[in-house]
Amino acid sequence: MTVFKTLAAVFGVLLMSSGAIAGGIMIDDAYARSNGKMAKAGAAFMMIYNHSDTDDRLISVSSEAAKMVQLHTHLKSDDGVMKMRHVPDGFLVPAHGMHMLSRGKDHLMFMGLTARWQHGQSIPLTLVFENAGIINIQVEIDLERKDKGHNH
Ligand SMILES: [Cu+2]
Repeated sequence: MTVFKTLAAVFGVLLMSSGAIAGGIMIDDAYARSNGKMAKAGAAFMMIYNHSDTDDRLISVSSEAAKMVQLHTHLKSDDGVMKMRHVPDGFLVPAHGMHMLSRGKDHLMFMGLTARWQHGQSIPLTLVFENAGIINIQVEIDLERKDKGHNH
């Protein structure tokens, strides 16, 4: 790991830990990516921890970085093709548990990007939880990150 990357990683953690703990909810390892320079859409992934005694639920998301942000998941359609679907009920984060947003699974979908996403920049993201309420974080854009172990 280069010095720059180490610094970026430390800075990222500091940014998140300063703004992402509320009502027992903690966000970790958040990153966002889009595909190609002309991308009109992007996605964000993260670990959501619930350190409280009650189940919580991520019910909506918004960001200045896109016209619309939705809670998405991947489901296999009847013809065996993986398709993305909006999840209106949101993502359950069980008490003293966690919910992972990762590529090919549950994720946050940004539609209508307001500017081109550039590696190393950060985008603001507002997460709304049923119990914990509103949590604002900065998510770093990482166009180089390879997914680890989620492909079958
Ligand atoms: Cu999606």
